[in-house]
Amino acid sequence: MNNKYFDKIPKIEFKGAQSEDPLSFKFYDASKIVLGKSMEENLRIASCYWHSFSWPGGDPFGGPTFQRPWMQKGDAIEMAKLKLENAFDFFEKLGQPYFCFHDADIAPEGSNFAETEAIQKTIVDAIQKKIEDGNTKLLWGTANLFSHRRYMGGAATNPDPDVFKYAAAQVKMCMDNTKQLGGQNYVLWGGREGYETILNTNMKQELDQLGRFMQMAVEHKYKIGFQGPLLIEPKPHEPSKHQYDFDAAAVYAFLQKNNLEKDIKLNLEVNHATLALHSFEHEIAYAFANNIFGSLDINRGDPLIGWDTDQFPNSVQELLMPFYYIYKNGGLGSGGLNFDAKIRRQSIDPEDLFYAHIGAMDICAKTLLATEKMINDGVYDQFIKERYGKWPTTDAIAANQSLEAIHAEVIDKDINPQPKSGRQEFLENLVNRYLD
Ligand code: XLS
Ligand code: NI
Ligand code: NI
Repeated sequence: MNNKYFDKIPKIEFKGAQSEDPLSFKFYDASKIVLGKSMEENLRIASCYWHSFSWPGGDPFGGPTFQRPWMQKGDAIEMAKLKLENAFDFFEKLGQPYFCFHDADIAPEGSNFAETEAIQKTIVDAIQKKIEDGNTKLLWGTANLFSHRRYMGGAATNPDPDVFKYAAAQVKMCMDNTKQLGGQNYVLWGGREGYETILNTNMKQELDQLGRFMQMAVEHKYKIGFQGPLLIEPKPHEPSKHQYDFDAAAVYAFLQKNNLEKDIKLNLEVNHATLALHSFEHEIAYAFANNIFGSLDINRGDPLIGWDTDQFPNSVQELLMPFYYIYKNGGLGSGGLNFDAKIRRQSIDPEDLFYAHIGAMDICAKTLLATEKMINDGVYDQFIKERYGKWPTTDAIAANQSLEAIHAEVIDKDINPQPKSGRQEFLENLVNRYLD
């Protein structure tokens, strides 16, 4: 087996919309200026290590379908190094500005925590060298607190304090490593922070544990001087039946209760929003409205399948409103667009991973161009401005008296509101303008 898995793939170049070369970008032109910044700076695209390099193509009915050089039998640390070589070769060929990883994606566990940490250190040092020598940076790091059986009953919310401690040690290690690698954010996804049955669950106890855990993560961030925000990634269920970080609103309530809303923002994911029966733009608009927007995991679900299928995005129409909210509000900041997405298990060739990323980057680029038009036209902004135009400033609302006073005013002035059209269809028709 050739250890250079992507050997035959050339460097991917921008060749324009007419290009028939499937290994070229049609719309993603990294240096093109859109909304005052280069496409690359606007989109801040990241590959994810777990789906693209660690997941072997299994599903609940069948084993691995991918046969990649680093998935062969052999010394696990050597295989981790081989995976790293290939991953960075992939990033380089794709011109990928960022990547994201969990500790468990990059290296195997040792026989105890100290040994695991030493193995992580070896690989993290190797990643650091790759980052210094290349063009791909770390968007965020995270700890896998859900795969190992020790976490089957939760990590921070586990009934066993030793599991809580193990998870805390793991997060400390991962935050330190993320800082070492210049990571721009640190993510916490609570896959097992929830429960399967309330019959065995003390919810108050679990929520208190989770609150304390997150406070310690924030304390550690300040202790080590980590610059980026900490992000919680909401998801309603899967793997747990009920997850405490159900959606943006549930996480916001949790953050406020634990005085964390200044320090922890959100990493929102398309397929998680839809599993919570929200549109993605709803979650994004909610985050901006409450000043907790952090970053995005950009993927898509399948409307006919009820689980997190984590597919690569392929529709401008689906991304247009989400992008509109983001760029209207100043863009991604230190966040980015992480492709938390995997190719299907029949896509077994090296090219398949490139096709998936190229297509998705083109879709993001195309959506960004459409968003620019939509923002510059300003039709929606204008409509909303007029729709709410009768409201005085918020100060005036606050100064504006009591129920009793308003009651008197309604009678005095004979206030009798007349309904006005919300113009939904008119506004929906306008979207077409931006889709070519
Ligand atoms: C799973 C989550 C996971 C997080 C990182 O559904 O999306 O991949 O992004 O732990
Ligand atoms: Ni995710
Ligand atoms: Ni997901």
